[in-house]
Amino acid sequence: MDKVLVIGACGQVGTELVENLQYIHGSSQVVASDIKTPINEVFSNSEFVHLNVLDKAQIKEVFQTHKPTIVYHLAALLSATAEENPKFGWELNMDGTFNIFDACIEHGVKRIFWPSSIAVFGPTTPRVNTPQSTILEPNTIYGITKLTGERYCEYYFNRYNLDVRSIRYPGLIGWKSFPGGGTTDYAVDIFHQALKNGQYDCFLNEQTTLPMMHMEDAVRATLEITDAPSNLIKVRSSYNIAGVSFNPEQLTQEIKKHIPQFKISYHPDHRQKIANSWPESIDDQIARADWGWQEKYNLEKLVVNILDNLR
Ligand code: AKB
Repeated sequence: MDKVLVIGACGQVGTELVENLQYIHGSSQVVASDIKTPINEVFSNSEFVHLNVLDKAQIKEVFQTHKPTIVYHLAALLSATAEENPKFGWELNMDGTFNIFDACIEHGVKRIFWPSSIAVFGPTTPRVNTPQSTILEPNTIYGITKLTGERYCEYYFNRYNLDVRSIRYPGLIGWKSFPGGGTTDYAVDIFHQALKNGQYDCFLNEQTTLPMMHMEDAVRATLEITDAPSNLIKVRSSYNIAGVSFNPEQLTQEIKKHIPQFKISYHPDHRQKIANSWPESIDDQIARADWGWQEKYNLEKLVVNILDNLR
C-alpha cells in the first residue's frame, strides 16, 4: 500500500488533489501538509502536518514519521506574488524544491510529482500552439524558477534515478478552492463575482488569450502522470498539456448565456505584462502520445459546470 504525502496541500490544486487521493488510496494513507492552517473540511479526514519546505529538520521528521512512497510537492509562490518578492519567490520555489527532492532520495520515495507552468515560456516563445520543445526565455521570477525546476527534474532523474513526473499547468479553474497570487486568477474570480454582483472588474484586457483548464482535468492529469508506468514518461523535464484557450471577452460571452445581465469592465494592472509574455495556446501532442492525456472540458462545458456547482 502506498503512503502519499501532499506538500503545499492547502492551495488551489492541493485541496482538490487531497480529496481525490483520499478516495483512491483511503484517507488513512494520505498525509496533507502545509505551512498554512487548513480551513477546508477535506483536511479533517486525513492526518495533517505543519511543514515549512525551507526547514530541513522539519522535512526530515515528516519523512521519517510518515515514510511516504509517493510525494506531491506543490508548495510555491505563483507568478504575481513572486513578482512582488522575487528573492523569496526564488528561495521558496527553488530551495524548497531541492530540500524535498533530496529528502525523497534519502528516504527512498518511489515517485514524486512536481508542477511546472506555462510560465516557463516567455516573450520570445511562439505564442500559438506552443510546442513541447521550444525557446524558453521566461522574464518573470516565477517562470525562471519553474524552468530551473524542470531542468532539475530531468537532472535528478538522470543522475539519481529520482522518478519525478511533471506537467506545465495552464491557468486552473475550479469551484472548490481558490487560487492565490496568480495571473490567471481572474478566470476563477469572475464566476464568483458574476453570481454575487452580476459584474466583474477584470485586471487583464479583453483580448488576453491564455491557456486554461478545468480543475477536474488538471487533477486527473496530475494523478494519471504520477501513476503511469515509468517507461511511458519519456519527457523528464515537464509535459505540455492543454485544456482550453480563451480571453476574458470570450469567457464573458459564455457566462452571459447563463447570466444575461452580467457586465464586465477592464482595468489592466501589473499582471497584464506577465500575461503578455505567456502563450495563447499549447501543443500537447507528446503528452497525448506518451501517457494518453485527454482533456474533458471545453469552454462551454467548463462554464456550465462551474456556474452549476457555485450556485
Ligand atoms: C499563475 O497564474 O501564476 C498560475 C500559472 C499559470 O502557473 N496559475
